[in-house]
This record gives sequence, C-alpha cells and structure tokens, in this order.
Amino acid sequence: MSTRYFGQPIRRNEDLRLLTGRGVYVDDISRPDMLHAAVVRSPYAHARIRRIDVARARQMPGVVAVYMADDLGPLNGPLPLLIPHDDLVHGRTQSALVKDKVRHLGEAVAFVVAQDRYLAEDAAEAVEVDYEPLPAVHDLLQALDPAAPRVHDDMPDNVAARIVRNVGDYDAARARADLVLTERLRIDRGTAASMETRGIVAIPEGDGYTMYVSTQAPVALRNGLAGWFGLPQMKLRVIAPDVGGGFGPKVMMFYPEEVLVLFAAMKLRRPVKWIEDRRENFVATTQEREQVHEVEVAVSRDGTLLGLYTRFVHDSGAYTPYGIQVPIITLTTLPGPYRLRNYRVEGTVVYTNKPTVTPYRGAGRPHGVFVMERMMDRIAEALGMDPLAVRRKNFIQPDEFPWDTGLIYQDWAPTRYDSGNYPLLADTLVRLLDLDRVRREQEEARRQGRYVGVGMAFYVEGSGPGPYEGVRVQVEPSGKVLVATGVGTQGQGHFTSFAQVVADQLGVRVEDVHVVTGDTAAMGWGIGTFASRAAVVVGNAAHLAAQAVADKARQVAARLLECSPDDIELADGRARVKGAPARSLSLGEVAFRANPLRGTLQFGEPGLEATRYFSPQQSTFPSGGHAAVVEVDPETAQIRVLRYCVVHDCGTVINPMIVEGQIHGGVAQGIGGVFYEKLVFDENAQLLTSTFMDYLLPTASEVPHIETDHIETPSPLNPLGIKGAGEAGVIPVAAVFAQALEDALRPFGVRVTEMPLSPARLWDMIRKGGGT
Ligand code: MCN
Repeated sequence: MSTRYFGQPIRRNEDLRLLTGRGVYVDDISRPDMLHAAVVRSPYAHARIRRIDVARARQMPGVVAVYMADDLGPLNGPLPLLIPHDDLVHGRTQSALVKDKVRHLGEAVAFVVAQDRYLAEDAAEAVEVDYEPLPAVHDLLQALDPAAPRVHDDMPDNVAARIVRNVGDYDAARARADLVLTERLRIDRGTAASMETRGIVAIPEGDGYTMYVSTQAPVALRNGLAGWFGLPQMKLRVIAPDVGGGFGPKVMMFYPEEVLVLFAAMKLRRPVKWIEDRRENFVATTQEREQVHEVEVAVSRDGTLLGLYTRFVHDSGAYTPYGIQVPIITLTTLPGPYRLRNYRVEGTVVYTNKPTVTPYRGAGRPHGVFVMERMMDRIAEALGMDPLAVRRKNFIQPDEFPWDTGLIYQDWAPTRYDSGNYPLLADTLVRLLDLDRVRREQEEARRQGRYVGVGMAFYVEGSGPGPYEGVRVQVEPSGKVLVATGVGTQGQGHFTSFAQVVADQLGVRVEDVHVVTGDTAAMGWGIGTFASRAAVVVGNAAHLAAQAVADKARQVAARLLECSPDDIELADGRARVKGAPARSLSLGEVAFRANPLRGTLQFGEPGLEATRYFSPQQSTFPSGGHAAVVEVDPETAQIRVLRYCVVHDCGTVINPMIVEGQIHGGVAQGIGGVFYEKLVFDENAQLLTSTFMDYLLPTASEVPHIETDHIETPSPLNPLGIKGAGEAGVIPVAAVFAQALEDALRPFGVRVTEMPLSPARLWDMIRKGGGT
C-alpha cells in the first residue's frame, strides 16, 4: 500500500458510527444529578418590561432556581461585539436576560432550572411578566422611515451602519455607457434549521467546569466564556461532541443561554442541561439573508460591463454581535468572476425588531451573486445577446491572476483572487449540461406547448480565511495516529479528510488515523469551522505537522537501522530502508523507541509528535458555475427541475466524494431558499412561520439529482493548493433558478426579482404577467 490518499474519494470514517446510532450529541450527555433548564421568552417583538414576578414559579415542586437579569449581576452586561468594524458606528449586543426592553420575539427574560425539563417548562409558564407592548419595526425599509419606532432608544434612528465603497469611477463609466439598466432585487430571511438545535450542558468538575455545547467554535467559546466569568481558561473545558449541523449560526460565540447554563451550574454546583426546542430555534438562534438592492449597470453596446452601482439595505435584526460581516461580504462578493472596474456601493444596515442576523451558509454571498447574475441577464436581454455570451465577454481571464477587485473587507483582508479559470468553468459546464442538446429539446418542448427554461450562474467566493489553526499529530506505540485540532465538526467529513492528509505523509492506512475535533483539552488553540476554512487552514496545518512527525520518524528510524534519514521511506505503516525492505520497523515501534528512556536515543522531545500552525496571508477564492433546466406548468405553476449541474473549482481536492456531498447539501439548502424557506413576520414582527408546517424545508423528493464536475486551479497561497468548498453549493442557486424560470416563462413576461419565490407568487405572475 503506497497509494496517495489525497484526491481519493475515500468513504467517510465517521459514517458507520453516525449511521448506526453511535453518535454522541449534547442531549446524549447525562449525569445522575443533572438539572434541566427552560427559558422564559418574550411573546412580543418589542415591549417594555414593567415587572417580572417569579414567586409562584419558584415555589413549584421540583424547581431549583429561577433567575432574572439582576441575579446575574455584572455577568448580565451586553455580550461582546465579536467582529467590530470601523463602519459600524452603532454596534449593539444583547444581554443574557432582558431587564427593561425586549427587542425581538423570543428574547430571554428569565431562566428556570428544575429537576426535569417538564417541571422547568411548567415553571417557565408560571413566571408572570408584565409587558407594555410597543409598536415594532417589522421590515427593513420601514426601519428607515423617520417615523418608525426606534429599536434602540439611545440611537437617533435605526441605522447601525452606512457603508460606502468606491472602486474606479462609476459616474465616468456611466457617462460613456451606451446603455444603463436598473433593477430592484430582494432576498428574504431564512434560517439554517440545522437538524440538531442548539444544546448546552455545564458540569462542575473539581474546581473547574466542563461544557458540552453544540457549537462550531469550541475554543473561541471557551476563551470567551472564561473571560466573561473571570475563570482561568484551564478551568473551563468545552467539548463540541457530534454536532447535527451548524451552517453558521452555531459559530456565534456566545449566546445568552451559554452564559445562563454555566451561571446556573456554578451557582447550584450541579450539572445543568438546556436543549433548544424547534420553536425556540426559530426565534432565539440567529438568521440571515434579508436584503434589498437597487442596482444600476452601465454597459457598452457589445455587452461589456463598464460599471455597477448598488444601493442596498441590510436587516441586521435587533443586534449586531457579528458586526456588519454579512453586508460587507455581499459587497465584496458582488463583482464575481467579472472585470468590474467601476463599482460604487452604498449600504445601509438597519436594526429591526426581528431575531439577530449572523452568517448562515453562504453568508451574504448568495445576495451578491443574485444581484450580479440578475444584471448579467438583464444586459443579455436588453442587447439581445445570449446570457452566457455576456458572461464570457466579461470574465476575468486566466492570465490576469492575481486579480484585485479593489475591495477590502478590512485592512488585513483584501479581495484579491488568487487563481481561477472562469472560461474553462463555463466550457466544462456547457459540456456537462450538453447545452446545444438542451436548447434543441427546449425548442421542441415549446412546440409541444411545454415551458422549459435553462438558467446558469457563476460566482467567486472568499474562503479559508485566517488567522490560523493548529494541528497536533501524534503516533502512538500501537501505530495508531492521533490528530487533534481546535475546530469543531458538524458533518463536513473532517475525520476523514484530515486523516487522508496525515496518512499520506506518514505512510499509514487512513483507518489508522484518528481525528479529534472540538475538545479544548485536546487542542487549546483554534478559531472554528466557518467561512469554508477548515480544509485550507486545518488541512495545511495537518500537512505541516505530519511532515514534521515524518521527518522525526525518519531520523529516529535511521539511527535504529543505521542508515541516513534520506534512505528511510515511510510506507505500509513502517519505516524501511529504501531498496532493503527487510530492514524495517513499524511506525509504532519507532514511536516507542523515540524516547530517551528506551536507551537507544537521546532526543530532547520524546515520541513522534508535533504541533504546527498554518496562518494564511489572505482568503483563497474558489469559483463555480451552476446550471438548471426546469419545466413549469403554467396552469398550476408547478415546477419540475429536470437537470441540475455544478462545475466547481476548489483548488486541489482532498476528497472529491466529500466535496460533492458538500455541494449536494448546499444546493439543497439553496433550493429551500428559492422555493420554500421564508420567515414571514407580521406588522408586529411576530413570526408567522415558526413550525416546519409553515416554514418548508425541501425534502429528498424536492431535491433533484445533482450532476457535478470539477476543475482544479490550485491556490498559490497554501502548500496543498486547497480552496474551500463548504458553501459552494448554496451560493448561486437563486440566480440560476431566476434565469431558468424567466427563460421558461418568457411568453408570459415573467420577471423574477425576489427570492424565495412561492408557487402562489409565480402563479400570480403567470396570470398577470410581469415581475415579482
Ligand atoms: N474539502 C476537500 N477539498 C477541498 C476543500 C474541501 O476535500 N479543496 C473537504 C474538507 O476537507 C472538508 C469539507 O470538504 O471535509 C468542507 O471543507 P471546507 O470547505 O474547508 O469547509 P469547512 O470544513 O470549514 O466547513 C464549513 C462549511 C460552512 S462555512 C458551512 S456553513 C457548512 C459547511 O461547511 N455547514 C455544514 N458544510 C456543512 N456540512 C454539514 N454536514 N453540516 C454543516 O453544518
């Protein structure tokens, strides 16, 4: 066995355990003396609290404690603003428990701890809160009305931030344009709806605490909570066990409940568990997507994009714990694979009385791509050009990398594309789709009175940002290899892909590499799993650490086998002399002997172990193209997805099967965002879609077979050439279907300008003609 694992579609190590019910999630953690918590949540989106009476709840049998804001003392201060930004003039964060004024539905006002969950829920209902309901800001445009209620009383209006960026000279581009086109586009709010909701267990142990949390960022959470509670970091261990989906909102470090559960465990000196229920998940876990854009493009007659100007409003909900990350990502994503040299953006970030917004898979990117790709379609339409021809005309060419868009996230984060080949992406997509045949079939269908349409969209996304991740690789005397990293895992296949990277360096079987993620005791440094960064940052750290271990193994083995380290090869789990395979030692034996105690060697550090960090200078920029073929029945507006094709470039690929799985999951979420998933709030900012009966998730029967192909333009920014893949599936889906539906329904003049698009809305448009 000396096959390279890198690039192979190895089956996921973790799946047998997970599929046979041996996964361990937070709710599986149990202790004999464990207490259970429930949160008293506001039924109003905007209200002043006159009085809270917990007397009756406290007296109920089995109730151990009921906490209100004042019980937490200084721990109830506003929680940290995690990602400050110079443009965020009015950052606001919530406290663990509301004292005076509720700012969104479901905000926590009291915390009940009881012998079991039933008693805790009953007691939570017995807490009496006297609310004075206030008119609510329920819509992002309403938030801008000078007469609108104010979400934060200490602010002059509801504007958290104004973001202005200028690249080149848009006005000059406009002046010389043959054509100026405008459009108004809207993307609505959705929720990640991970299968496992949030959950927390805090256990007092000795003079410290262990917490099990369904989080994407265990080390950051440990550091944040330790700082908040004034605990030495060594006295708080955070473990993210198996996590049933995160998709962004579980990166939040930290949520009110994390403070409350740890606080209760400290006070009561007993383990405390809180598991979020689905209704809570709809209001107390962060959400994303809501944005309205007015766009103008300046174009020359041959289809060259001369400039783009967009004014947009972003709804951040009631607080900005993540700063203005989502709208900034939108504006840096918007240029996409195109040569956009004149670009002006004016973004306004507003507060509303709706749950807080933080990144959800794609994080601002689907919005940016929707805007740019819709405008590409408008250009094609106005000039009577083929939509793909317009895109090809404006693609950045392979010899133009690195390509600087002129945009920066912050000083340290330029949007400089590292590598790519967008024309090849398009060619590969056309081939995969067999576009000529699809067009012929489309014409044939139209002759038969059927409405078939084709949509295509392209994107470039920033992925794999720093600042760093670390990996510890350790070979045991048993020959098994332990790989520990500080990131958490929510289903991305890290147990397998990191094992592949390490196995290659050490010449061992991938099954013999055991990856540990998400335990601060195993690796105390780390940032987290988000921004499609783990493959780039952890993958390369794993590569460097495994290389260091391999070097040491060669040195130790060379001494034992009396040859030069250069003559040692690591393969089949052994260190052997090249050309003399009989002279060899198992890697486990080398690890055992690499110890001054064992007599033969005098190495300073015992064992075969190394920790290495990787700190990328900047993000890498994967890209992709998606295409869909749809058929719409104009009588019922029923949509059938006939084909869905994805061509993706995430640099070198560690495991193509995992990457395809990631893409499939992302496309499924994208389809949800196009046809089904919409959080609807009424004028009181009450959520009307707070169950899966109203907030529809696509199921297996709504997700088509997805055909994928890859191209590889390695990133020059990291040793393995990797770019991220975790969000690729979701990013262009809205743009793809918008074009496909317009194409299918061209005879009806349907214009898609908002997402999601319900069948009822589409039916209406088919009846009346015109736009969303
Ligand atoms: N990979 C690879 N080769 C590459 C790039 C990636 O083999 N060139 C593999 C990686 O090794 C890893 C997987 O693909 O096993 C995803 O890697 P990466 O793109 O680095 O993304 P992360 O691991 O950082 O995961 C985060 C990303 C994000 S941001 C969201 S949101 C998301 C996603 O991953 N949430 C998920 N995928 C998810 N998948 C599941 N099942 N659950 C979630 O919550």
